Amino acid sequence: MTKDSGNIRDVLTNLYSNSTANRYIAATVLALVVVFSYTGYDTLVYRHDVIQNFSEDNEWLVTFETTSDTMQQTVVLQDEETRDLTFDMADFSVPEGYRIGYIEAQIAGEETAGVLSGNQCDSIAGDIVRNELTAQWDDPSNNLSGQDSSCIPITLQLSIYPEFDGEDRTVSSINEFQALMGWTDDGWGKGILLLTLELDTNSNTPFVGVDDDEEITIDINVVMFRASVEAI
Ligand SMILES: [Ca+2]
Ligand SMILES: [Ca+2]
Repeated sequence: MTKDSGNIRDVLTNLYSNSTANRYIAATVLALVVVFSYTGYDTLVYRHDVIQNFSEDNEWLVTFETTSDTMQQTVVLQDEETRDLTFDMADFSVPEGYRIGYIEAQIAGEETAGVLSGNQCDSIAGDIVRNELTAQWDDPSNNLSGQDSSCIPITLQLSIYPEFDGEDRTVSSINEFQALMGWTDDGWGKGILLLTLELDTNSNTPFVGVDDDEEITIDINVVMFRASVEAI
């Protein structure tokens, strides 16, 4: 006999007396228990180490192995001539796993200073010209412009990789991968390095003839690095 008094206890009794509903409820409860206990176990036990790693930053020492590739070009400029020189960065060989850190350029005239020669050093100016080359154009360590009139080579420098100076450094990071991540970007140092030279010859003695040109040698040195990390 089915009771139908509206009493909550009776309603439950009616519900549970239906064997199909009973089986359905039992299966649902069992499934929920399995799901919750697995999730709980997984979170508390399996993922404990992972959660621990994510919640605590570790200290890492980042060190750099460096290598370099050079290219040389010699040009003869006439008095008061200005000339643009270009170097395609794709022509420098970058070993597997390395990135370009910075570029050095040395500009040297052929003349040497000397009282005996009676010569006067020519004035040479050299600039690395800002263009689309992917570099740290506003880095304070850059030296993009140089001038000399005492037969001393001019040295220019352009920083390519953000914050690279070759020095070891300590970083806080959740894991090794994250610690290395700042040093594996392949986008830097792409494009054309543009150099402008300007010559103003000087000759102060009538005995050695008029100096109206200068042979200038340009050495481009591309410094590359490969970073590695170790836990401290
Ligand atoms: Ca001269
Ligand atoms: Ca000269």
